[in-house]
Amino acid sequence: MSRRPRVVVTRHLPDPVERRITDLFDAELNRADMQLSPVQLVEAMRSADGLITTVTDGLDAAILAVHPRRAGIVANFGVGFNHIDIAAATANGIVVTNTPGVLTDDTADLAITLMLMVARRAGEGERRLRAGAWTGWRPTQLLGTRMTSATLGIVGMGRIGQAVARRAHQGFGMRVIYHQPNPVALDDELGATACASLEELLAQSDVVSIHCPATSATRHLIDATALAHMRPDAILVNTARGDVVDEAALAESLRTGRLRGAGLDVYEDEPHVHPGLLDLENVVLLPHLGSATQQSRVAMGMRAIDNLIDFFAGQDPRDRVT
Ligand code: 8YV
Repeated sequence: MSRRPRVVVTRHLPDPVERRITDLFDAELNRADMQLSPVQLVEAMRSADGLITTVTDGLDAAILAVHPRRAGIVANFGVGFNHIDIAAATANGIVVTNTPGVLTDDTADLAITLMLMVARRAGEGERRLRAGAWTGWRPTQLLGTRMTSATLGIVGMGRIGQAVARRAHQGFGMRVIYHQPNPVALDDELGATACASLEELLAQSDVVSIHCPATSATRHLIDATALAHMRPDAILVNTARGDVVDEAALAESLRTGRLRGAGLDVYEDEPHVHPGLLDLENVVLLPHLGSATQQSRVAMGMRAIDNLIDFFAGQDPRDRVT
């Protein structure tokens, strides 16, 4: 196209990303960073050639089926795309892309952060200190659990699962087991062994870390039954998507001491967190920070732009998911 493509960017993105967007496109930025309403998303589909969206934009079938429509591409800023109705996008001939690879290490780092925070009771300790309730060192104060040589069970051995395995095995000498429906070729250096079933993984793990995508098949994969398979002294970590874990069942397991602890970065109904989790000491709750480094967020934005460039040049975008 000879004129500059019109692109709506649904959230405020890091400055280098917004600069490149305005250099390349006739861009509508969102410097106020207010989440767009469904009506505003429909308007964007009608008025722009492409959108850069994020996890906070629920693109359902009604929005994607709007007619007449101008947008041919939704370039998602993020690797997960469960907030986009992919079947509806495909049915309406809308190309959807994501940003794989560029946020792997930072998300893996956050999973390890949560694992250590729960195992070493770091959140609990910080809360106690800030509340002025720390009366001084004691030999039995806030005793946690050693992670060195513990068993880590990874549910979903994709890029991020493998990056977590590498850190756990090489950094902490952990035994790594995993459950992954489709076979994956893994480096020997990960020292990871496949489990035949999820139940086997849950029963053997000191820490279970979730790294599978949110799909209809993985919704509430970790429900009350799955939680009952976990060891009572085990820890659950979720940096993938909230939908994979039944939050109410998890809150109950943590409240009754059926499960030792959990570290969560994602929730079923963000930004709402199940009230049963909020006053528990044995859960660490972070506000969806997995890829929240300057480096990842700039790389994610650049990757979304690259996908738009491919599309507007008439090429198949490099990270096409539909
Ligand atoms: C992002 C994520 O923060 O990439 C993903 O799937 O969950 C996070 O890294 C979020 O999706 C941004 O839209």
